Amino acid sequence: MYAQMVETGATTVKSVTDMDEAEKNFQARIDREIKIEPRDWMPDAYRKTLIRQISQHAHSEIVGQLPEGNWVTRAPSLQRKAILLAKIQDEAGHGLYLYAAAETLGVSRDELTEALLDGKAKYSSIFNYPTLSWADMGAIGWLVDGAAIINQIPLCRCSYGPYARAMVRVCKEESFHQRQGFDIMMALCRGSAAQKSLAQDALNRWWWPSLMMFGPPDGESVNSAQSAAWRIKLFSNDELRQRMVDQTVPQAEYLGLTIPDPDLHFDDSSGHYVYGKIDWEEFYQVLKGNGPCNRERLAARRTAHHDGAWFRDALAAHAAKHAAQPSDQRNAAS
Ligand code: FAQ
Repeated sequence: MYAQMVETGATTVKSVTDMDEAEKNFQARIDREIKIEPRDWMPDAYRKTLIRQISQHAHSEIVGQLPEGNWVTRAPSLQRKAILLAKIQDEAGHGLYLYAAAETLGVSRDELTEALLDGKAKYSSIFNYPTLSWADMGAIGWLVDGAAIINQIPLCRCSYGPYARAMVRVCKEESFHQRQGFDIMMALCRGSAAQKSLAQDALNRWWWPSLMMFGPPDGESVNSAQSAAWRIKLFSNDELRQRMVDQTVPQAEYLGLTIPDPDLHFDDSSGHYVYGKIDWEEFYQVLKGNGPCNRERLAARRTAHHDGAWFRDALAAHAAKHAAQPSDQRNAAS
């Protein structure tokens, strides 16, 4: 089973008749759109679902730095390099806000990191694909950050206060990321034939994995029903995926690029683009650890964690030394 490596007990929706008094009051608060805060009572499964989702989200931001990090030293100009570096640093910041939001639920950052490094916690499937050319920096910003915004704007209104508030700033930064990606694509598409073909090749490789980012089809999304009842999810996986297609196809047309989907067409009656079949077997293989870069990504995170041990130890020793000092000495030293 590809899902539920982190057991939350939230794959079936509890009916009101099965709820005790505390659960009924909790659900009534959610239904009135009152935010849940860390010290409020909450069902254990709500807490675990949030820890699962927020930590997966945090891990995605951290692992998500790796594909773009691959191009920092090969950016085509000083300006492009500075922009890419700033974007990657933003992703690190998002990871930190998200780990902090997860910590408000009573889990430690060390536990979350361990779950990632042990392969128990997931991160987004998209970051298991390789970045083969500079155009991939454009495609990631345009499509991957574009998908992230579509998914995360509704999260600004989700029921858990710390997660919703963290998302506000994250979304503002993701908007800059999306625009810088589109800007790279525009430059390539206005350039030579060779540059434009790099952009087309990047779109060909990132299009389908970007659509997979929204998760399995609604019928196979085990967590959706309960997460929707708890207002963690305000839209379904398929609804957000459709929004991505509707938003992106005209952008591709503007760039003069072709979406790699022969079945793609606009449907007048629904007012939406109809897209072809997604290869869900590929998605499930990536989730099982068999994507093109799964092993490489986890190995890079494990190495980074190992290499950073001396620094964490030094910080802990420094903090312990200061905590042991009487407060007047501490003030004099600082
Ligand atoms: N990859 O029942 P559902 C970014 C798993 S941030 C891997 O539908 P749910 C910024 C899912 O966990 C990108 N696993 O699950 C950036 C579950 O397994 P579990 C990350 C996936 O949670 C840009 C199982 O499949 N964003 O890109 C994926 O209700 C550029 C069944 O699925 C977030 O995390 C997937 N794509 O809905 C950074 C946003 N999809 O846990 C650097 C917050 C599903 O039961 C560079 N997360 N699975 O073992 C969410 O909105 C939700 O968690 C969904 C999945 C919509 C992703």
